[in-house]
Amino acid sequence: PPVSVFGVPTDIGASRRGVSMGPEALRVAGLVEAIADRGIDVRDLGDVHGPRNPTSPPVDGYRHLEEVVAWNRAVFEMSTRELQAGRMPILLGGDHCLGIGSIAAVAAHCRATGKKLRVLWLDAHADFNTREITPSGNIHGMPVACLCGLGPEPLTTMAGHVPAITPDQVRQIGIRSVDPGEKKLVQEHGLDIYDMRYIDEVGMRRAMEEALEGVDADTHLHVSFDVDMLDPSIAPGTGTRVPGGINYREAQLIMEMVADTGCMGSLDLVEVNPALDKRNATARLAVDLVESLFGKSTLMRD
Ligand code: DIR
Ligand code: MN
Ligand code: MN
Ligand code: MN
Repeated sequence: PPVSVFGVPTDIGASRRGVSMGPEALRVAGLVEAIADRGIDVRDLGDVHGPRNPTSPPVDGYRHLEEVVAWNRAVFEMSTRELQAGRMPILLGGDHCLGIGSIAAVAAHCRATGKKLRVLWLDAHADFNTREITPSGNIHGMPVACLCGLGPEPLTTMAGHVPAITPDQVRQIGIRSVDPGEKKLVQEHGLDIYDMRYIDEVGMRRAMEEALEGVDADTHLHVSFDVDMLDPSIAPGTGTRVPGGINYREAQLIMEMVADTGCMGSLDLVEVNPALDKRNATARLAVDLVESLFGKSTLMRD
């Protein structure tokens, strides 16, 4: 389908500032041109707007809840509009709390159109914290829990049905940092997590085959890509770097295998922090990976 790119310049759900500059960094790295060069009809809709970051401490376990809700409502509206127009929304974050609005929109759209939904969550973190167990109060550590119905009411109800998604619709890849309380919670909810140990043991090809199992022509595949999935040596421009991440070849394979399904219907590109980057390397790498997501490959294959 044709593609609509929009920026969401905020770091409202993170504790380090700077991912608010992510959308421009991705544009400067040539994201829109790279998609257009694949022969795809792509429009840059500019940025959505929301409140400034007050950098205040957590209240009742959440930092900036009111502002996070406002930004996610704006994302929900933009994503919904583009999905209804038959276009593929690409969200340029911004921090990963924005996945709540974007995936809530996709969940509502799938419910309305009768499509199955699969969410591929590419991240170093499980993002399944709640106010009781969060070590930080940062809502970018909570989006998967919120989407699965665990969280504050304005965030869990965004799709119009609660939960917006169920854990069996989610596959997480690249995970290597899960907080102590979060570990118990992902286990209780049966989240399907391909962590680094599993990837080391079976290899990325098999991990991705398993993660994409059951994806067919009736499936809307949403890819939520937190760039901290990547090893910090190749992606230094992000706020919560965790060693031992996905290397360049593994990342390319993930993207090429997603492209092979032909089912990607929406994408989040989040947590690019130009203030921590080296000459925009992380945004440039993200663009390189997006080319693969849209079918760029070394050879023609069948
Ligand atoms: C940590 C960090 N688990 C938290 N989460 C991050 O604060 O909840 N997610 N950085 O991307
Ligand atoms: Mn994340
Ligand atoms: Mn992360
Ligand atoms: Mn390239």
